[in-house]
Amino acid sequence: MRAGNALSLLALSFLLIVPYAHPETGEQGWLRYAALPQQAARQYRMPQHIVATGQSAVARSAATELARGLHSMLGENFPVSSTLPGEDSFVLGTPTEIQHLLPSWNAPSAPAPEGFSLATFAAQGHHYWVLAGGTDRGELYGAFRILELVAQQKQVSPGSDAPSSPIRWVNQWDNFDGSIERGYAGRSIFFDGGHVRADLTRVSEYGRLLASVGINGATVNNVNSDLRTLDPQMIKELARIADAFRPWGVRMSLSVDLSSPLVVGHLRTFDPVDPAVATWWRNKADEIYKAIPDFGGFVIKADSEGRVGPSKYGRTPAQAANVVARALRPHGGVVLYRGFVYNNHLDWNDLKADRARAGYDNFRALDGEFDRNVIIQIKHGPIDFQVREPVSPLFAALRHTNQAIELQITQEYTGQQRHMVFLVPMWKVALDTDMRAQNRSTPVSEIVEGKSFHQPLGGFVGVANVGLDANWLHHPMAMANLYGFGRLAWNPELTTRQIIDSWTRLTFGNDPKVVFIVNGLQENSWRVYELYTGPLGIGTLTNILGIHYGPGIESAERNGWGQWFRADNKGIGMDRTVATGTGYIGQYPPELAKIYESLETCPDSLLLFMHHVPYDYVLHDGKTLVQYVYDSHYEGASLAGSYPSRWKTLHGLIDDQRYYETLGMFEYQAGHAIVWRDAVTEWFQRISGIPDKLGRVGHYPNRIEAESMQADGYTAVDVTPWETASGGKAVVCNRSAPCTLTTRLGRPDGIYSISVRYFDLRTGVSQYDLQLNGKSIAHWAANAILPPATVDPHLDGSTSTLFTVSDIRLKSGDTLTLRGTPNQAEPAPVDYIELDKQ
Ligand code: GCW
Repeated sequence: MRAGNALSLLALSFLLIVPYAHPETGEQGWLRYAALPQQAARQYRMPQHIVATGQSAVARSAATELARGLHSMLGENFPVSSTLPGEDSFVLGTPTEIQHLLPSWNAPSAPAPEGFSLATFAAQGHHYWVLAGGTDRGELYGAFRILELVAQQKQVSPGSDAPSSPIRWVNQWDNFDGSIERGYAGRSIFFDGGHVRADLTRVSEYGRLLASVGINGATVNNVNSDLRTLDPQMIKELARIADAFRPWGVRMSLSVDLSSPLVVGHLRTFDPVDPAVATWWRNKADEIYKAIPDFGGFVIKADSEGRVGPSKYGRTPAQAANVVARALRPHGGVVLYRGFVYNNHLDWNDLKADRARAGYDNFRALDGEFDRNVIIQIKHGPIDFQVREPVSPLFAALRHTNQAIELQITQEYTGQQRHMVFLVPMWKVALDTDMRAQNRSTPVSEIVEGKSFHQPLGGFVGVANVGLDANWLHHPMAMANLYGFGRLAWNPELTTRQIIDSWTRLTFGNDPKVVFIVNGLQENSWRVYELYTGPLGIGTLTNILGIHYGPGIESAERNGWGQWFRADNKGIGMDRTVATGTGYIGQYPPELAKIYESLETCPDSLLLFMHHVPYDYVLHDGKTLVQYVYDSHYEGASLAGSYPSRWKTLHGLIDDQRYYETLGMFEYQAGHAIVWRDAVTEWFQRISGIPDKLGRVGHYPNRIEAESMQADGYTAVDVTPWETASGGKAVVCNRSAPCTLTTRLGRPDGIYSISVRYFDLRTGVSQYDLQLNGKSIAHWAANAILPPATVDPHLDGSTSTLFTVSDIRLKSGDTLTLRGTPNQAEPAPVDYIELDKQ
């Protein structure tokens, strides 16, 4: 095959569908390299030889990955060599390496350090596609870019590209025992039983996925760092992880505890200004770099949520960060010091107390005091990854300090990878927020890129928490968040549509119907989740004292955690105004502060974050606040309820394994959205005393409460909090023999779907049997792996689950029986049965 003069490989849309014969686990993520339909493959008239001029492991990865991907998608073989083969070739290398082989080639312009350029070039009768990287990493990113275009059947054209900023890292909150804090996809790929795993195959596969979207760093242990992290023996073990990442240009870094000089080094103190402490950090850095020459640096969480910090000695975060940074500096390492410093013992009775103020209050005065290789890592919002928050005012307050934005890929407050929530639209809102610092355009993206205030370092950190689940993040749709994070870190100007469209094509193929449906589902999924969880900037409304998953509304109030919304029977919302509230709004630059301070201009989406208002307060769209809460929750639950049927239109167009896995997730989400809807709307109705104008809230004519059915063995119990069970009650079977609930139906004859709401605990696997007139019509086991990574023994909004059977013909006078067989400590709990006419 000869290359053409130009790289015009037009093959934009082929309607030929490759049948999905093979089940897929999702382990390849977006790097499936599915074979292109022949007609599409033929459009790519590419050289069939790859020359790798560089010798580093990363340069070799670039060449072998290009060969692997092109072979898999186009069917031809692409041999790799280090010398020119005397035929048309790809030539990969840095400009100097390439010129060595092709002296007559002139680099178009020097690529940025991690950037690349692709150009065609003819010499001695051969055509070359020259992929030049500023470094070997740049080459690797260029190779992945070519493959991504081919996989989407898009044109590969000459051009160049470079990443937005130098810091493009993931953080993993993995513990040495193999658990992952806020991880929802199985155990750690790095650690087990207090050690680095023997088999690190998944680590190198992870490195490949990260590199494919331009991520160049990974912090592998929890920010709540194990005190053994810097033990000499542990460093040796950790070096193996760095080795596994190295061929993919991913530099390993570590979370460290500031008390390490004392705990690991046995010094008397960890006071950052003590010279012995400085020496200890220097020696430790030297030791690490001997074992890990490309070590990235340290992430530090201090003086927050029980971690010790410089406050113990009356020192500042700048003093703490700098002593560590000076140890790393000779080796090229950096310190990411987290801006997530707050007091979790705030006084609820103090109306001026406000957790949201903490970032600014703790760091603003230190601007300019941090060393050049320190970066302040700031969560995108001032609280903690809620479904909706304004951006942290700290971004605009630091003008002489490097900054990175911390985004949470793992869905801690957004459905824990049991709900589909594509987070890129949320991140875009944060990145696109123009903070108007110095009364000029300063969008958050440009601040963290270092452009707005001319800072040398900065960028993006994503808390990923992938696990050993074959598909990395448990929900097949959740991988779009890891992919999207990388793409945004590379270029925050990409649109949500561009990102999701590429991800869908790479993940599920180019069939227009698949692309249309998946894009549509993902693009709106954050909005849908927000609609049925926490409205108007109030916070997610999950149980913040538990696992942060199901509803648990008042858990946010009357404690020291400061996620308050200060509801009483008159009104709701945190007054953060300068005029009458906590003054938080005054932390924003004046133009933005003015918008938030006034009820007229404050966007409704942030209303309850910024203001305290009565329940009948009228929103911009003319609805009262409380009616908006009712309507939005019914709308959100109904949209989530449409996911299964929309997904079903793709049957046969996606391999069965991922099809059924995703369908199961959507069915679960549809049921769980109803728990959310009912909990939030009932709670608002009770506290406000204002009924739903449409009469839906608290009235469920199709529902039969379990506690009202005729019971044999079952007993009624109160559920806490009350809003997470229908009528506040459930029934449990506290004996080893099965229990039954029976009712005589008086419904009009017809075809019905029957839903049973029960609680699925991790403590056992109860069995349920639904019988109509004594004959079994459905049988299932309560065996879901719901998010509680630790056993949650509660009947509540996190364990509440819905089972539905459709197409059942019912007649008036029929007898419906539910038989529950308890197992271990799970008492076959039931909340209600609902009959919906189809
Ligand atoms: O939101 C909180 C999480 C903690 C986490 C902390 C942090 C790792 O619930 O699990 O600790 O944020 O970001 O440090």
